[in-house]
Amino acid sequence: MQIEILGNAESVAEQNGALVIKTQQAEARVMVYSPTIIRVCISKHFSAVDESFAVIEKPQDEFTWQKLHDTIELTTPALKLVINKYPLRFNFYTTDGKPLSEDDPRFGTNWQAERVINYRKLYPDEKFIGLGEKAGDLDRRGCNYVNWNTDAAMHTPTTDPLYKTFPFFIGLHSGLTYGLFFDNTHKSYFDFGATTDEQMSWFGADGGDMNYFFFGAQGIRNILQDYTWLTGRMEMPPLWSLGYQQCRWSYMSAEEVLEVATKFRERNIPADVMYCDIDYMDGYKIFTWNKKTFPDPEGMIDQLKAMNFRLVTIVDPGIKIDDNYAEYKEGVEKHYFATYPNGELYTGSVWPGRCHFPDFLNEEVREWWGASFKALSAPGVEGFWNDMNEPAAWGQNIPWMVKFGERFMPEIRNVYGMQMARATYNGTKRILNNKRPFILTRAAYAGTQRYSAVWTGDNAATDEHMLFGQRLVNSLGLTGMSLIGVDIGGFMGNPTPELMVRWNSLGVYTPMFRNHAALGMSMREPWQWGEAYEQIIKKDIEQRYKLLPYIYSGFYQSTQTGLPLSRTLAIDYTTDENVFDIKYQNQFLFGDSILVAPVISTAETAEVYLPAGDWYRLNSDEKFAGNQVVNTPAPLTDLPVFIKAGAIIPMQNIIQSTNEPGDGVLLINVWNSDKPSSFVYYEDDGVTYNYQKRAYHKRTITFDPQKKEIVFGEAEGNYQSKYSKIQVVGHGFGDSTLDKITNNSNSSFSIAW
Ligand code: MIG
Repeated sequence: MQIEILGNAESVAEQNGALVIKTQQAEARVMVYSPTIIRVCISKHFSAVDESFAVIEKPQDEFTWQKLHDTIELTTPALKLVINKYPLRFNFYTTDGKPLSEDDPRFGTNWQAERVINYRKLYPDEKFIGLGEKAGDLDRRGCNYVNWNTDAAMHTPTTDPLYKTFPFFIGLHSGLTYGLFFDNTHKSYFDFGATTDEQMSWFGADGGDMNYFFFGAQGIRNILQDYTWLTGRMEMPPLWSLGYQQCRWSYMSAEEVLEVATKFRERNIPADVMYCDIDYMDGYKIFTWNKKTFPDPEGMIDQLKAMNFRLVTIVDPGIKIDDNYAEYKEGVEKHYFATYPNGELYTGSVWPGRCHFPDFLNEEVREWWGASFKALSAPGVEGFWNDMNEPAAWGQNIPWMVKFGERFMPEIRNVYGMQMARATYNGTKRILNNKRPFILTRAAYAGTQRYSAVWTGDNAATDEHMLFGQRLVNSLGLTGMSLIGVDIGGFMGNPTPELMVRWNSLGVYTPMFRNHAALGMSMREPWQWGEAYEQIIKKDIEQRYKLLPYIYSGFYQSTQTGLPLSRTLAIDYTTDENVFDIKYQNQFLFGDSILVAPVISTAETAEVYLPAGDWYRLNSDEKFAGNQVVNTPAPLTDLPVFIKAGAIIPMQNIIQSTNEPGDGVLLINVWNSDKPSSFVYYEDDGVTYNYQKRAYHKRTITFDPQKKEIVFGEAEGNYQSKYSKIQVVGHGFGDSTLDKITNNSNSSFSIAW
């Protein structure tokens, strides 16, 4: 196999807003999307259409460029790209000339047959974070990864690849930050200095173009903002999806679903969501119900609704080959399924038996798929869980020659699940008629945040998996995803009661709080662990419900800035080496000001690293100075959770479901500090899209320690808050206790102490 090098620049010209540089073998196009976002696309044969599944923006900003002797310099207000002509190399600098990231001068971009690779300089102190759902540590330096969406059943904390593809990472060195998104759907590879003797970092793919976006903003928050500007942000999720979710493979009948839901209410354990896994269907045929075990779906869902529960049902992509099945017949007639090159339909086996696979890359197929959800939405389902969409075929390989429209399996595999989620989202959004659907997908590609929540697949009931799951959540948060869950309790295997309790207490601070287990595993509901443990789990779930006003405002932030709800400490404490220490790397901030330290179930104390600033232990209000490791009690009743000084955390009194009106009191908890701080409070009806027409209630709440005041700014939007009273509760105010209740008002007001 020959190595094909990029060669020397032979011509340069500005064409349609792009800088086009030609070499003998290839062409490079440089496009500026914003002052901090530059795209480089290098190809041997550009196709006529420039399309991306991830990117929703177009190049727009102006740039200047000049031809120098050996280089071309392209400048934006924030970045300088120095393009070496002999040979062609791309090097990114700050405007004052500090290197952010450069091609490896020896190799740059080259090809081996269809494989395209970009080799980059590795800086001595360079760290790498990101890539989403990937094994290993927070700092990925020294590791290499493959993106190839896989049904990774029985995976371990070192398995690669897993279910999803997010070819986006952030590099940190010399006190600088940059991001790089390799928008290529083929099987791709990332090597962060894992190459012998750490001579370089590199990334590449089995096919397609060397098509990457370079992000040069300083600060991880700014890079995330830019990345999610480019690839989109999530919408406000339905509020009910943020409550406690009870799942299982499977609750086998309508009776069982109702029985479990009833138990939550009898025991006063808050919950919002019940799930039906694959056994609700008739022979695993998608969009059908089992007539024996679920004879009256609408009746069942009505009863769930009467108890303030919502229902989520699973769908898999495989459509059963069965002449008495409408979706099969229609799909065949209209050529909606993937084929072999000779036109024969591709067949693979999954739950229903022999199946065909919808071509979700085709818009007409997506429309058809989306409209089929009427069979589920008509009786009242509002949440749609997309499983097996890597796609999985019982662990078997899907031949490379299988075609989806004009494209073959190797090019589409990594986006198949995302396109299924897109079809599901668009279809159900239309059917639900202004109500927000909840979509949950296992496979994903960059940009999936626009359509769906994700969970991390089939984990196991061990402490190790619990900690690994948290790292996955933290890492997925660096890719625009915010509504992320793990199977609380572990999918495979049976947790000890202690692990179950501990994992639930972490679930309180997991963006999506869903308890799930595999077929044949022990039952997982909160009452399965004995009275004492049930009470701890109940208290934890209650804590989740108290925090919902804060959590909802946190998701509002995700919709505006792309900042995730669960944040690795690397986001805000980027230059603090301790946050990358494997002892502390699982810690995270949940929203702006809650620091959570996951602890295994067999430990009763924990070493927690508190970064710069002052912190309070949540359950005692004991104060700690930051920049130190504290050895702290961690009994099963009290996960180490610390609150940042100056935190403003809106809470509510306990409700049993987000569908309950509650007592109308919004508790504004404030932790004392000598510095001022603020919080953006956001509320809307939680279920419709009216918020997109200003039906929200949003205000900034400010804490002013000098004036000794909490100021509630004027409320924006046309939605009347469901909280008629505001109670301000101070923590750490010493003798001058702060606990005042007042009427809520849309105009500005303040509370002094
Ligand atoms: O072959 O639907 O990850 O959450 O319970 C297993 C049954 C298929 C895998 C999912 C899991 C789900 C299970 N599914």
